[in-house]
Amino acid sequence: MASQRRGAFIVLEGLDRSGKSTQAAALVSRLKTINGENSAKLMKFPDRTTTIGKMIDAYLRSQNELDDHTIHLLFSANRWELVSAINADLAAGITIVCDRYAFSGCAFSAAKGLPYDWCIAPDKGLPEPDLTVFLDLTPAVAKLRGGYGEERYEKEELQRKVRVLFHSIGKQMKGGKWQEIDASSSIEEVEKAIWKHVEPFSDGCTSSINGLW
Ligand code: T5A
Ligand code: NA
Repeated sequence: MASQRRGAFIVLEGLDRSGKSTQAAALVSRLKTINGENSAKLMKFPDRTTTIGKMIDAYLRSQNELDDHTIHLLFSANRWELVSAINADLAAGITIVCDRYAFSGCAFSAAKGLPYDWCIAPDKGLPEPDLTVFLDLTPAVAKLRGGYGEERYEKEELQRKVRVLFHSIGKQMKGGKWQEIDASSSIEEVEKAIWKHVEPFSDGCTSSINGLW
């Protein structure tokens, strides 16, 4: 009997403007072309459509002020409110491509000065991605891209700290589950580099999902 396959849980991470949304959309359509319309789904964090997501959106657009701890917990709660949907999709054989996840949560809040151990605690136990591809870009290059500087965290000095934190998070991820690629080349080149890592997961996984971290 063939073993039960589930969908793969793939995350794209990176600094602001590194091309995550562009690449996540391209990846989902590539997977759908290979495996069919219902085989893959795009997710994004923050999901600004939920009640918690609307508070996060207002904060990012500087329309409200929140204590650093409070906004950190809201970002985490925004992930927890979608866990049952993630698990149901994966079990149904749907591969999820997720634009940012808990790694952003930890990197941004720690860059603002919150203790690292405190930052990772609320996300403990979330579904662990099978693969996270980190789109690496210097903040100086990111700054030259469209729309930069409109939201709260799009400041070069903070982004430099975030990048250092992402690199150190990546070093702690074992078993090839974290892959870094150079996101400064053309959209097509970045797409190719991402696919190299995603292709082995393109027909799903058989292992069970672990919890972070
Ligand atoms: N955050 C997030 C936290 O603090 N804690 C958390 O837990 C989470 C989940 C919003 C902020 O929230 C923080 C991190 C963020 O500061 P967001 O909603 O993901 O997060 O932010 P967005 O503004 O939607 O997305 P980004 O700014 O991160 O942009 P992307 O998705 O990386 O980039 P994309 O694809 O939109 O492209 C940006 C521009 O660059 C061009 C595109 O055409 C576009 O104009 N571009 C390229 N140009 C040249 N070469 C390439 N290879 C290019 N690829 C794309
Ligand atoms: Na985006």
